[in-house]
Amino acid sequence: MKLYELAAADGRRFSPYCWRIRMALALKGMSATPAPVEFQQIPALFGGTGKSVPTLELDDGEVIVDSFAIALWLDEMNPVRPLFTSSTARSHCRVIEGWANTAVAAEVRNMIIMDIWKAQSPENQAYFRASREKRFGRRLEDIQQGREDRAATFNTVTMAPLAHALGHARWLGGNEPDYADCLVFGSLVWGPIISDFPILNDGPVKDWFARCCGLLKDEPEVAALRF
Ligand SMILES: N[C@@H](CCC(=O)N[C@@H](CS)C(=O)NCC(=O)O)C(=O)O
Repeated sequence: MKLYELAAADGRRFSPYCWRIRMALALKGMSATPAPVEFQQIPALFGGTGKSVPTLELDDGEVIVDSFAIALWLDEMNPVRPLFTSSTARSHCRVIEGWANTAVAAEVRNMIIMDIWKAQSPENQAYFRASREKRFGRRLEDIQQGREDRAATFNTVTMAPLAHALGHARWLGGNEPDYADCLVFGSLVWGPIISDFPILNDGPVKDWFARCCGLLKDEPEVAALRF
């Protein structure tokens, strides 16, 4: 099977949603051939029906769009080392997904949005700027401005629920990592992959982040991280 992942001009894969699935595959001991695509290649995928990445293309041609749907499918087709140990875990992961999308990934994005733009090819820079400035109603420069102050609040406020959970267990999944860890890790890791701006302070959250990176040490973007 093939995993379509968002890539920058130099090939670095940087999408938070795609890293959730790379980590999920690593937890399950599964692999998928990387199919890196840049922003403007996405709509042309699958005969012009491409919507978003990650998209998983199975060997029989079936296509699964959306990271959570892919995670559910991985467990369904291969129940070994489950990403969701129960239906309760599945429901709770939807809460964590909501928090990871609207707080973690969104705040990281606002701290690195110019670095994301800089990493794209000229055509993709134009697309990224136009689409994001329309979506957020502000210039990219204005979105990123003031990130030093926001990074401090990010560590003390946004990361507080994660720090709280890590005070009780080594992983969000408890003794072992599960899809909850993938959700939050993906939402953080795109920062240091695409930007030199330091986000995480030293402490239990960064230690957990380093443990997650250890699970993905065969992925060049993660192996290259220095923190
Ligand atoms: N809910 C989706 C969100 C996926 C998503 O938004 N992916 C972005 C890349 S990070 C995308 O494909 N964007 C296309 C674009 O902006 O043109 C998921 O979890 O997979």
